Amino acid sequence: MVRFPEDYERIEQVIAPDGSYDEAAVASLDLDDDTLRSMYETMVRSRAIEERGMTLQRAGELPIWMECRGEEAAHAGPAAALCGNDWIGTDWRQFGTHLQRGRSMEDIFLFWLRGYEEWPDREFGTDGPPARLRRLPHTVAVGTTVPQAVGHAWGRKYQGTDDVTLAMFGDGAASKGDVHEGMNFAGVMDLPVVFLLENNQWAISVPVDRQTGAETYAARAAGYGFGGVLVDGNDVLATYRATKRAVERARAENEPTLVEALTYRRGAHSTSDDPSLYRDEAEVAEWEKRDPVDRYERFLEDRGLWTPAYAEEVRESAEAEAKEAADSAIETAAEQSPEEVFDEVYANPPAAVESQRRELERLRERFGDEVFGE
Ligand SMILES: Cc1ncc(C[n+]2csc(CCOP(=O)(O)OP(=O)(O)O)c2C)c(N)n1
Ligand SMILES: [Mg+2]
Repeated sequence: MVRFPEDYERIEQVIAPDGSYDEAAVASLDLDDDTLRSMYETMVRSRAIEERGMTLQRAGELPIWMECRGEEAAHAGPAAALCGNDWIGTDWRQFGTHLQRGRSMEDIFLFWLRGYEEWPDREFGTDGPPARLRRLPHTVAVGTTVPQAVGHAWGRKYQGTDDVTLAMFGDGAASKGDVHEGMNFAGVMDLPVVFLLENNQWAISVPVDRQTGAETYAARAAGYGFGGVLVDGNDVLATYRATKRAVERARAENEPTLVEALTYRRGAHSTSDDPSLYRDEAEVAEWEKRDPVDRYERFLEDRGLWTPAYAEEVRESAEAEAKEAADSAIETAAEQSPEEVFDEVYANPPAAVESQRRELERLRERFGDEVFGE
């Protein structure tokens, strides 16, 4: 397996770990100051929503919560590389991808509180839904983002649109048959899809060298007939650049790309996990030194786009936003009725679902609302 830091020269970077960079490489990205700053703000907001979610879970409000500390650059960069009419399919970890696309923190909390999803209701006219709604349903079934995104991209190609679908998934997911089938299909059918494999080196307690005997995941792309690239997943401009190139290729030539973003899951898998049982804390400490936010701050500061006062302002505003979003989501969730779980699933519900709905009504009649924890 390719490893940090020994193999740095085999991993695409724009900003080196010490914050230094090649001026020509940055100039070629043609990014304005607002976009450069927006990726920073997304990373800080992502950290704020993560922290607020941890607090809520510990307080018993959320059943489960995910950590994404250290992986923010692998989330924000790819999202910034998309156009407003492109689509994303994510799993459970990519808060920054959603935030960069304009999804609100409240909407993210509502999903984790009640499985709530804000859906386009076809009122958007010919332009279709805005970027924040151009996403496939949240999925927690490992690896399913790939076949879903591939099917979606196939459908969009068939409809004659020019939008691209980005599928995000992990190193663990990459061991699933669905991921292989999806990527193979995309290569055969020439589909406008980009595969963003977030290699955070762990799938709960399984380390990446128990998932693959290959040196990189990116190399797999050759077997599907398209390109693969390995980038530093802690460098937001590297994840941006690789995704941008892949998106352009997908749009212009219907050619998929596999982008492997090499990063590290510094926190636990979720609030149900205790990583001290299976890994060495020294490894985590090493990765703290490669923090993606710190690195990007050094870069922005060098370009006159960052000061400690600006950082403080962004952090305070992100924390206030996360708190407000959490309070509001909890209030909205409390107003939702358990029956809603049956809504908007089937146009014509099958008998088994109808019988479950009746069972819920009977329980309510017998025990009252208290049984639902209200
Ligand atoms: C089909 C399926 N099997 C098992 C699980 C339990 N599970 C949830 S996340 C996960 C590991 C996923 O690892 P990876 O793809 O590397 O993503 P990461 O969590 O590291 O971001 C597992 C096994 C699941 N959700 N779905
Ligand atoms: Mg993983």
